Amino acid sequence: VLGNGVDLKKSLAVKAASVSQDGQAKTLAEFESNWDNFTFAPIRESQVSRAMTRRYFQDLDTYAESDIVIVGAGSCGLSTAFMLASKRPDLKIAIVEAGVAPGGGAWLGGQLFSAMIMRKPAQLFLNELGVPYEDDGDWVTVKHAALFTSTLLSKVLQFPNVKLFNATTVEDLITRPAPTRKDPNAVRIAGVVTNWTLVSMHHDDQSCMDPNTINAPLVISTTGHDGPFGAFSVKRLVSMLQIEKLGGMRGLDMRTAEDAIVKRTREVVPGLIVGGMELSEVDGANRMGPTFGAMALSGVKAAEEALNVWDE
Ligand code: AHZ
Repeated sequence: VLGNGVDLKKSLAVKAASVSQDGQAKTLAEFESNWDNFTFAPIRESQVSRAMTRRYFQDLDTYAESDIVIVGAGSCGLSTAFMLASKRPDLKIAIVEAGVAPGGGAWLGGQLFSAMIMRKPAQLFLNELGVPYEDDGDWVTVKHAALFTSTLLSKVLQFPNVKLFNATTVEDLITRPAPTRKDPNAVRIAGVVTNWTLVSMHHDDQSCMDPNTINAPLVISTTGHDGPFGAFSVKRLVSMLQIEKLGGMRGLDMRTAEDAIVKRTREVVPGLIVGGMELSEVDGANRMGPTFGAMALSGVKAAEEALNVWDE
């Protein structure tokens, strides 16, 4: 019995009962030294299956008609989504990412190092995002690239008007005829053709695995430079004869590459804005290596370009 007349044993027993029977503990502190009677709230397996699948198929239904589709959830795609969703809560924004883990190349700074370098004025984007950094004069250092990427990702995912479809590959672009006097075969991009990535990876050895679609008047492609998946949309623009050929990404020159990527972020064909390193393949721009300011600011510009097109 405590000095104030409270029977400790009795009070703990009451606490244990109230915590464990209905799973309705109010704070985690209530469990301290009180785990013996611990139990979760009840569940049946089918309830979990239904809760997950219902939500996913509802999302597929809702976003089958999107306002904007962002292809690729790397540093540029996520920065674009952050700017668009913060400015325009009225727009339905779908992000399609081939990987299970969104973030692209932005989980590390460069090689396998942790710190992420951003040249000024890209710290302004970090300020808006609330990511801390050390000021090193002409550039800033985020102590771990994962701090940038996880913060950006968590902010983007919290917007109610954004849905991330990860483990989903954009396999093709939806087009509509938009002939011009110069080019009677010109098209505008009107959405994306998707498939679960594991399915996309098996088109060569399994038949009849047709894709799915998302209609959208505006697609923003940020699939990175050429590689196993990269530069997807612009390579497709060449094979569908909408641009003559790719310039091909040039060698590394940090001093020129970052300005070029930001400045060239634009609508490449009607309905398709290209940002980030995918753009280097279109124009033959240099790569910048492990500095990420251009990816963030290309995202800022891609969002601005998108809203200009949207409001036209
Ligand atoms: O999985 C890809 C990655 O997450 C995804 N992606 C590619 N093709 C796709 C497809 N459907 C869906 N067909 C697809 N998703 O796109 C994302 C691209 O992210 P990234 O980090 O590769 O590109 P980024 O342009 O956002 O950032 C580039 C970062 C680089 S590369 C570089 C250099 O090589 O010099 N320097 C920097 C800063």
